[in-house]
Amino acid sequence: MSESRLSWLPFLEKPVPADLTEPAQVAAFELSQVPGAGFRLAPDASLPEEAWSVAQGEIRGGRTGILYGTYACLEALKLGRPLPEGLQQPLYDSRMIDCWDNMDGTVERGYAGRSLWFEGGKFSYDPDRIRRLGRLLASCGLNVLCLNNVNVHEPAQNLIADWLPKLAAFAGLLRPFGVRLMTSIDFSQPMREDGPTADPLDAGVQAWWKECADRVWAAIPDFFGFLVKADSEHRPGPFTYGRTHAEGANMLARAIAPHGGKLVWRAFVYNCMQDWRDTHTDRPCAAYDTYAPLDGQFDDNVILQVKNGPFDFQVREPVSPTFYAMPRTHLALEVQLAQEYTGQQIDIYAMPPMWDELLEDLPPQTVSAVAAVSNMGRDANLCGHPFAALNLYAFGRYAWSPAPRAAEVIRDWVGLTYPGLTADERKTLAGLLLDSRSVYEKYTAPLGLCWMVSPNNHYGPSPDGYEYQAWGTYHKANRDAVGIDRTAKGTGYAAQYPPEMQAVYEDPATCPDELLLFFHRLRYDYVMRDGRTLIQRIYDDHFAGLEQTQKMAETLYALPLPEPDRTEARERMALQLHDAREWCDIVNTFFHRLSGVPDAHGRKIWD
Ligand code: GCV
Repeated sequence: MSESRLSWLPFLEKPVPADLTEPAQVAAFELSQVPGAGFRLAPDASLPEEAWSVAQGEIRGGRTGILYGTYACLEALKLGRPLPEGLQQPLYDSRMIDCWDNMDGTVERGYAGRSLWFEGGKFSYDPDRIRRLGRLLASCGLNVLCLNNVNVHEPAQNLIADWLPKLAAFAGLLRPFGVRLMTSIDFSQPMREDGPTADPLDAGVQAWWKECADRVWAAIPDFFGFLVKADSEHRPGPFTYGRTHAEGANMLARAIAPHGGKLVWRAFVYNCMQDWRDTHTDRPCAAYDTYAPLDGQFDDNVILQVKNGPFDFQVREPVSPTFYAMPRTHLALEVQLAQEYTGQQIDIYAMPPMWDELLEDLPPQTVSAVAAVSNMGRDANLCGHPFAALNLYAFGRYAWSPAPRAAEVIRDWVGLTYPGLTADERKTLAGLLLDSRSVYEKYTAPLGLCWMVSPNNHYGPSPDGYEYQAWGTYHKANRDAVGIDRTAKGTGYAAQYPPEMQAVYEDPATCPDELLLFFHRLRYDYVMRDGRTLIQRIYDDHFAGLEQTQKMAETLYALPLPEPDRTEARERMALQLHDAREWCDIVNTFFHRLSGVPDAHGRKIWD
């Protein structure tokens, strides 16, 4: 992460002095960097900690609010906009970034280099770099950072034991920016330390966690809490002892409650050892089946973190039905900035259009917190692809104030990041980014058809790669038809939605085209709303996705981006073009071989 490339805000590129101890000082420091900004900070104890307002050159606010107000003013100045009016307050108290960093320095599903803070089994970082990271997160309103992988690998379970002093020092670097630390913990930790059991109803286990929590909060009084992946993909959990996930989560929640800690419990639980011959188990049903019956049983300091969508961060999934089923539980929406299934920071994939669609289905008040799997790493540009930082910035904007406004957020990021481009060039780049998700979807997985990616690394096409595996991820294409019937006649998944949504999804005639094969098994000669057959639509979308990628490449190559972004973006575009062709040819050939149906337009499909 070179200094000049840390951030979308040039104000943030300068090193941060080590002696800043609280947000008002940080804010004063930032404003002093701006010639003629003329602001006065007015701490206002009557406002919540993170709220702020600005009038007549005065930024009034709570402790962290002053900092947020400062960044908002800097942003407005930079974009030549009027300053925001009225009281500004985030909708969600917890706006979390989950980093899947391992202590050996690797990052699970990381596409931006190695960990920013771990290497060789220990902490290893430049403190100024971490301070600048804190500044970056604060500049887009994020306030919680989980620093280790939810799959807790040795020696990360010791972060809350032997490593506590180091953890405390790390927390101290982020504190002035209003960013609080969280760690992922291993549910079986008492056993790792020679205890006989990790049963949540065992008094010894409860005492063990209480003592652990006392130690952690004594070292870091503003520690945010623990994040837990339990009974998921071979991680230990309460199921081992015949206990529910409410019993498991509450036991931990009670240990940390006296310190004001939050227990973030992931709802990513499914059978990852499924027999592909088993037609009754349907993976997207799993989170709802496990958690909906537990609604109302979780303690108040538990946040149940639900992945969107019900499978696993595919290019297109319906909103997770669990969000509608648990009104008496604090739910967090989990999205993934790391582009595991969406191009791995090689392909351009701007997420705001996806979040706009999500917000159409999911009113923001349905959830009480948000979390994103980080896309950051040690690469000089922080996020691997120069444009991938957009997703981090945009997540912060949506987390602060969730409303559909993809075009505006993308335009702002482009304006802040590439002020040297002309207005027309910025418009061109913003348009390219705005379309990028739809283009990627077309050449990879149109019509809601998931899981045609290469197994394990999840990049590139492999139509049958997951078909006979244990992960519950099937499309069941044969010579006549493709897709899974998830209606009442099939797996019954659609019935997990409120009735009005279920009615739309149940019928292929009303189901949105982009989710058709998620909900239905259809013959290739099924005639779609636009009059095309299903097979023709599959061919057409893949060809269109490839053509649009070619156009995108031409547009990108013509943009005078500053170096090194220009070179990096071009290099990655060449890979994206190659991969878009692979996707188009391989998937079309796959369906052509199965169905024997020729393309109506006689385009080349390989035999
Ligand atoms: C951290 C998917 C990913 C795993 C990830 C898991 C999760 O299965 O492929 O790498 O593990 O999701 O979200 O826990």
